[in-house]
Amino acid sequence: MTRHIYTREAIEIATFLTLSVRTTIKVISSAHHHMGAAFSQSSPRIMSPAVKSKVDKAIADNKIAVFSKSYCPYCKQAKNTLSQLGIKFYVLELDEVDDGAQIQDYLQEKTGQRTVPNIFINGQHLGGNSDLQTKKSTGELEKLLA
Ligand SMILES: N[C@@H](CCC(=O)N[C@@H](CS)C(=O)NCC(=O)O)C(=O)O
Repeated sequence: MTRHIYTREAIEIATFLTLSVRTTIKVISSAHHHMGAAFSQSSPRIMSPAVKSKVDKAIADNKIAVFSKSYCPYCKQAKNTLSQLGIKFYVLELDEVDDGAQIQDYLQEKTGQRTVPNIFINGQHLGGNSDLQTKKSTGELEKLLA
């Protein structure tokens, strides 16, 4: 009889331990899964300080800076519009440089805009081509460049 109770208790303890271990494994693997998702979304690559300073310098040193892609029709229209104004402007074609993808990541971090063209005037973020065209038609662009 006494032996029987011990056996039952031993089984209960063993069952409890097995379930605890299983739950712990589930919790750990679920946390790991979530952590992986969080990391891959928030930091796809480590931002290089050289990329940041290159972009910030281009924006600071030029009255107009355009981050572009050579094949992009919106970029072509933006560059044509700016050319017609007769002002020299800085252009960087992100598809033609090795660090183009990193520059695009940094521009997104800096401005919330991932698309090109990404245009800056007087060190201020202006937006994309549609923003440029709107500002041109309202006369705001002329004022910014005066
Ligand atoms: N509404 C935007 C459209 C710009 C746009 O869609 N650009 C495309 C390239 S043609 C882009 O940036 N796609 C994402 C990418 O190249 O990573 C504008 O007027 O600037």
